[in-house]
Amino acid sequence: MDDQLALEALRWMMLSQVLDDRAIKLNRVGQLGVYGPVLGQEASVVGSHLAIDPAMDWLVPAYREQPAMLRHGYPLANLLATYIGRPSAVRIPDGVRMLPRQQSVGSQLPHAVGLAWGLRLRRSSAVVLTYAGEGASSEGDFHEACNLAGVVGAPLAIIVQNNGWAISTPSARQTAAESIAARALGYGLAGAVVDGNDLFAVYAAARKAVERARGGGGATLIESHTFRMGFHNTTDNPGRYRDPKLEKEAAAVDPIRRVQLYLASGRVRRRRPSGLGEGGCGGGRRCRRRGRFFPPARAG
Ligand SMILES: Cc1ncc(C[n+]2csc(CCOP(=O)(O)OP(=O)(O)O)c2C)c(N)n1
Ligand SMILES: [Mg+2]
Repeated sequence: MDDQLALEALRWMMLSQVLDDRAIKLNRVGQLGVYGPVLGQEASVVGSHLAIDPAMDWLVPAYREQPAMLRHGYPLANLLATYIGRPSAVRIPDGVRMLPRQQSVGSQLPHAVGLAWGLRLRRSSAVVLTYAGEGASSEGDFHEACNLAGVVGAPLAIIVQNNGWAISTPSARQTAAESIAARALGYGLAGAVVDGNDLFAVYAAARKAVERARGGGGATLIESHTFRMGFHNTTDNPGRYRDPKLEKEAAAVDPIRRVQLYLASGRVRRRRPSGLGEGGCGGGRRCRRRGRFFPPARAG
């Protein structure tokens, strides 16, 4: 990943944090329904999504991949409207190659495989990127999806975001195996475990998976080790089941801070990157008001 892409990634990651913050506040004043933050998982989501091209590839999200949905071209207004139960917002706009956010744990996975299989049958070079939590890996849908993906050689990358928790259930209770990615062998998939708080590592693993899928090599199961820094969603209180010490430890490897430190280390020349903040926006108040602070979404 070159520095310009790292900067773009950082902007998406920071946008994610701003969105989390605003959505939680709106929920607290009764203006938004239940919201599950991305907090702590920004590198895992953004790093993997940067590996696909929204103009041709498909995104099949779960419910904790907001920056991926936005980068894929799903309008912010639609995304927010889905949290207030506005059915019209759930309809994905034409040209945005994305399935709706899936709240039913693991049920997006068979859809993702079917979609990828269909693309392959049509001899398309598009690939599918899908996400699931480590909790979802204990669902039957996960097994069925991975098995079928192997059998049909689906052009697919499955990102299992192992964020340590499935609401109050720690990841140690999901499997007795050393890793979830180790299952790839049994399904005939490629498998990888990656530090999900390392933007560059996630991107490299996802790119490899996408290239493999595009080249006809089939699906990859990537286990991205990260940490859910916040609550499961706005109805949850992790203080009741999780030692705050764990949050402190995770804060030391905050994925956004890591990228900021890298970019501030002097490797990026002090010039405005091309293609970001269209029209010479430096991110000031006026630019933000005009909605030009963040990279433009790239719908197909
Ligand atoms: C089929 C199904 N079972 C149970 C639930 C309730 N539920 C919502 S989220 C969740 C935990 C999922 O954990 P994980 O897959 O690790 O994803 P994370 O929330 O950590 O991103 C559960 C049990 C649900 N939404 N759907
Ligand atoms: Mg989880």
